[in-house]
Amino acid sequence: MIQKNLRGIILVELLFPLVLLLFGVYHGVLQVLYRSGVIQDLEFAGINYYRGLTAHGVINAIVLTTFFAVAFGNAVISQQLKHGVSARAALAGAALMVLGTLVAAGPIFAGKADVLYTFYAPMRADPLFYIGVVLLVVGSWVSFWAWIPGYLRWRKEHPGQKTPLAAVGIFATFIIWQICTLPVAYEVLVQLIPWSLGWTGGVNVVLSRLLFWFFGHPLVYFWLLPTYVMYYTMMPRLAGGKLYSDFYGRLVFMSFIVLSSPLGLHHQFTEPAISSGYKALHAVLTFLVAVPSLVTAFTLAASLEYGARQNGGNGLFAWWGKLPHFDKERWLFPYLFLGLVIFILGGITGIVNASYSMSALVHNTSWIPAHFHLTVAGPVFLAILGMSLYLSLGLLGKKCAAPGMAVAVPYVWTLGVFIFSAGLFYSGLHGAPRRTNLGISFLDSTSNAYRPDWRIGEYVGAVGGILMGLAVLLFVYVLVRSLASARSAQLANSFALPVSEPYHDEDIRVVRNFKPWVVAGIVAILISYVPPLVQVLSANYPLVSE
Ligand code: HAS
Repeated sequence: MIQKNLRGIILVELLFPLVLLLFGVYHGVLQVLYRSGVIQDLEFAGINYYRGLTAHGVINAIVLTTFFAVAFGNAVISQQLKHGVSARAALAGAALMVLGTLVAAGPIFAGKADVLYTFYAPMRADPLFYIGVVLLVVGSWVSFWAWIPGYLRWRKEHPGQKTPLAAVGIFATFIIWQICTLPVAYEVLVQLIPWSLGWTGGVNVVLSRLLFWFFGHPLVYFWLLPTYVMYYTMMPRLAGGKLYSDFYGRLVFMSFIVLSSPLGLHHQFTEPAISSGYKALHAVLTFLVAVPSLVTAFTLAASLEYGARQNGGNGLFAWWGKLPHFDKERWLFPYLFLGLVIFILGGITGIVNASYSMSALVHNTSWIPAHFHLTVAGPVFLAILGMSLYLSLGLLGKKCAAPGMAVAVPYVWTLGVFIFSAGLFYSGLHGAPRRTNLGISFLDSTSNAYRPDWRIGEYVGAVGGILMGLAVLLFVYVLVRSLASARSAQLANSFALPVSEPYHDEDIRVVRNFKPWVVAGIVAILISYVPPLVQVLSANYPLVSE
């Protein structure tokens, strides 16, 4: 059971970003309209293109994901480690995160922070934007620290017992987050805030990019791992079966602690100050970080097969039909399953991006948003939607008021995201840039820069984007109707997250202790990042003031 004194905090952490998501998604739909030329203007309804794009990225990729990871972490740790969360610290963490978000929102909507969600220099924001981001991140740290005493107590009280897998996954998520946010905290506190206050004459842009991308790739595993917790510890149960291997679940979470960070240079293959040897090392390490996800693909496929066969499935492939794809009682299942299906393409295109030479072709084209909408807007976003609905209704003791519609949402989203990404992959391969208001430039038929060959991809992208917007509206309908339904105290008190039993319950020492994995991760970071850092610092690039 989830602690009573945490329920209100978790609800705020789930519902506050979902309200903001409406703005985030609205600006996403506007993006496809600008890019396809349906809107041919610098701005729409008083908000310009880059302001909208910044709001879209910051709300969807930073605010929603961070709040959700903390809310879900609170729920999992509280349930699995027997009330292991300090409610006071959780409240302080939540308050800091809400305050940080509101502080950062001011300059974004006032047009003083058009810096996009990748907010490194030389683009400069109002200091309040950076201060808001710091508060948000510190709030998430405080929430994480609130779990540590409870975890240590649980271990003392349960000597020799394996820590529940879901708690292992949540700790792995936040260990990665703790490590990767330190350099970006340095960037924001030492470089960006003093510079934006006018206290320093300029900023070392290459260093700023290096520090940002040190954070930028592990960030994606911070997004992904809560979803993996649901895949490993809840989805097999929803499918009517068991997790095929407990060991592989633990191995995957521990491997991410080592492999998530030492590879951020794959975002900087064109960075002049860094030698190609280190870029090649980061490319190889990027291929390596795909391995835990490939292990996940096999472990989950085996778990799903076991569940489907328990439900009467048979044959080589026919058993897929026995999974609860359209089961209104188990409406959470398609949010998880369809995320997996989307991730097959997200993963393959990630491996393309990691290739040193292929990256030169796709870097900064619309291929990149196509890739990341199949990852963060695929498995991650669907899991966030599904679990936010599941948790908020469970904690309030309410039932889903429109289960048929709840099942439809992930299907509409999946269709939308596939169409959207197909269009953007196509135009990206033809050279169409990302982050560009194409309607007033390359898709303006009166312009000398007109590129008619980019139209089809952007039109297709617009159809997908509109479908994605529709899916979110349907989700909001389900959420609001369900929240307005009758409450049962008995349901709320008996609510618990689903937990899958393991099919193979191996007990292997090496995956029972975080320490060696954290040490290996730090060593890998030192090897892969110290020399590039020295190269950047000794390159003596002039400081940039504007
Ligand atoms: Fe990425 C750029 C490489 C994963 C997000 N990535 C981005 C950006 C974002 C992002 C946001 O190497 C853009 C940043 C920006 O604004 O500039 N990415 C990878 C690689 C992986 C990867 C190798 N990315 C992610 C995840 C993300 C994410 C996860 C968010 C959550 N990415 C890159 C690179 C760039 C990049 C370069 C920079 C490009 C450039 O030039 O700018 C890997 O982790 C992917 C491994 C995944 C797999 C898939 C496993 C499949 C599974 C599903 C199994 C299905 C089942 C169901 C069982 C190998 C687990 C079966 C059902 C049936 C019906 C068959």
